[in-house]
Amino acid sequence: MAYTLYGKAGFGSVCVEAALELVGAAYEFVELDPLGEAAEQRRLRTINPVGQVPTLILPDDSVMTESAAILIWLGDRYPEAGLAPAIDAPERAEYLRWMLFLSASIYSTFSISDGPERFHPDPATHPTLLDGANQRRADMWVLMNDAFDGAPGPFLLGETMSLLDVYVAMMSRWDPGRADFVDQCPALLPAVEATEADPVVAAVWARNFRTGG
Ligand SMILES: N[C@@H](CCC(=O)N[C@@H](CS)C(=O)NCC(=O)O)C(=O)O
Repeated sequence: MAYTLYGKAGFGSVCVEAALELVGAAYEFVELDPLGEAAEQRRLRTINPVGQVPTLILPDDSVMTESAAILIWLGDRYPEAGLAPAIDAPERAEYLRWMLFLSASIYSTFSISDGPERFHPDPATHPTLLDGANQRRADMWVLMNDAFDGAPGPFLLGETMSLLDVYVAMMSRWDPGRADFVDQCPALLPAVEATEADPVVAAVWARNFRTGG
């Protein structure tokens, strides 16, 4: 009963790799670069027609995509790991809200950076599109930061680390990079640092990111 995770170092598969490690599930990691050579992209599209990672094959051979959905599913599938608020826990609504916010409002801006030609065929428009995506991402980080300003911590939902912390910690490493995140998201930073101090997360991060962010 093992999972197969298609991903690439530093890409969106990092959070799923961390979740699988944290719940103690057996998995095989298969590296496929969604932005790599055409043959590699074609191979990924035969598994996930969108051509994106993370793509996770479940033990029953079904295909799961969408990072937030995968994390929520793994958190619920392995409740003993304590990585997701139970369905009737008071933190559940906040957990779902921000998991989906990260996916829909922050991760989605990278879809523009990863392929502006998908949004407008004229290359002359791409610098404007990229600027807009970067600005939108920065605005959304600030909005999320403000929502957690004054939260008791040490993790986003309180005393225990959840997959929401893992998801934020992964994205905090992406463009424009950790220095900007430290600057713009001081209310989120303690949870990110506490998450990255977890030995299981730290080992996954060491495989995926250069130290220091
Ligand atoms: N909504 C998807 C987005 C996944 C995504 O954009 N992954 C990036 C890598 S971090 C990718 O595969 N980009 C290639 C592409 O969009 O063609 C998710 O949350 O899993």
